[in-house]
Amino acid sequence: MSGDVFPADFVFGVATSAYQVEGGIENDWSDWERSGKCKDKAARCGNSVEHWERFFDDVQLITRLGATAYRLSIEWARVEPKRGEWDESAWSGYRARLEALVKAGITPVVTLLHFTHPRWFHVETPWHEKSSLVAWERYAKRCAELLDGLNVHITTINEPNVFLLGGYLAGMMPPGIADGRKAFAATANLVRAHVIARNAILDRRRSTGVAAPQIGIAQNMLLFAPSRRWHPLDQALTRLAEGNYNHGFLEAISTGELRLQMPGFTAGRERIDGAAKSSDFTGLNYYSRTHLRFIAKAPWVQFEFLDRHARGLTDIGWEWYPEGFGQILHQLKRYQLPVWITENGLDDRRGARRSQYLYEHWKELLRARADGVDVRGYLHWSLMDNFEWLEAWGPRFGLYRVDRTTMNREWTAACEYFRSVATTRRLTPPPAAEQKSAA
Ligand code: IFM
Repeated sequence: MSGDVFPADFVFGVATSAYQVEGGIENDWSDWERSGKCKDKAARCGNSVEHWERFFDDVQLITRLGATAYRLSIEWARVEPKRGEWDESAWSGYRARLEALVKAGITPVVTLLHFTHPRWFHVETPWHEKSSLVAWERYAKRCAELLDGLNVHITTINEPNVFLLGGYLAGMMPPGIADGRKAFAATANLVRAHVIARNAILDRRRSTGVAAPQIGIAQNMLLFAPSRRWHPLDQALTRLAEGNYNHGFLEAISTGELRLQMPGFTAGRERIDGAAKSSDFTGLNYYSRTHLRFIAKAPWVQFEFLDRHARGLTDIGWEWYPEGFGQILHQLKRYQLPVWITENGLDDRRGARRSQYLYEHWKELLRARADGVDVRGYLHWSLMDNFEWLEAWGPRFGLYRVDRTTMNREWTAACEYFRSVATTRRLTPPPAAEQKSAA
């Protein structure tokens, strides 16, 4: 196979998460926004981009791209707004949506937990306590039933490392905790939660006699580098970040042992029953490289997005660094599992650079495949513009541009480019016209 061709069985798809697109959800994040915690204190996700209402029309957005997989998440707060009380119409709403995807020839890649929780969760059964697992198991079993008979893939948990860093160490996202001991306990319980969800799905499939889906997590990974190449403490931080942030959780669900060594933050070592070899694939969310600098006061580390190659930072301020994508893909060889790109994308507010971003990242992907990394699919973040957490409505990660006044989904040059590569399977550079027209 020549170096610029994707094989026929390579899957092109797109991704979103429930809270970021559906609209009308009340959960821990909507409370977080109301307490003025986003950059823009007045920002609200609110009706978002009305994907819940418009879902059946939005399916056509996916097919029009030539995509055959769609990563979406179940919003726990929608199906269990009060502890122990299911909203049956929400469950059947999700079932209808999943069936519509399958009918349209799109494989759902279903995430069970993408950052958000029902309002009661952190108050009554937080992740650092065992009771979280009781609540989670009930939910996971219902999710397993929801998927009965459907051909899907599963990512149990989205970016556990981002949730733990933001929610349990830095206090920047719900539940707003900054406590190393609780952070370790919560991480161990999230590993257990992955195992519980996997077992719930496999048990259900066994009892209904339907083939098991592929199950993994979606892990955020950054390429880390020392800010000062010569500085031993910057180098040490880089090794710690790689080992803990990038690989801590992945190692736990591969070897069965969770080991975190983050001096000044959290540390611990624990064997977790059932966690060894508990994934069928490694899901990678890759966006950028970050440089680490030791600073002489808490929190001791500074994250820096540097424009080392004068390519221009992305609009959200991250380094444009496709080479890091290739390097991380090579790191994943150690897990000896197929790899899915569960997210990769760009905040591109003028719509000027997304096709070029795709081209350069796909080039790295094909190169890694040629070097023996078993990448099976690519799910672009995102299908359409959506609510970007603390950054709220500033960033635009969508292939489709959404006008939030009319809710119109606009086909862009990047949609055209995505479609041409996904349907021809041949990677050619995007037309130069895109850059000019957006200038
Ligand atoms: O929008 C997020 C997504 O929810 C998780 N991964 C990173 C994306 C861009 O920041």
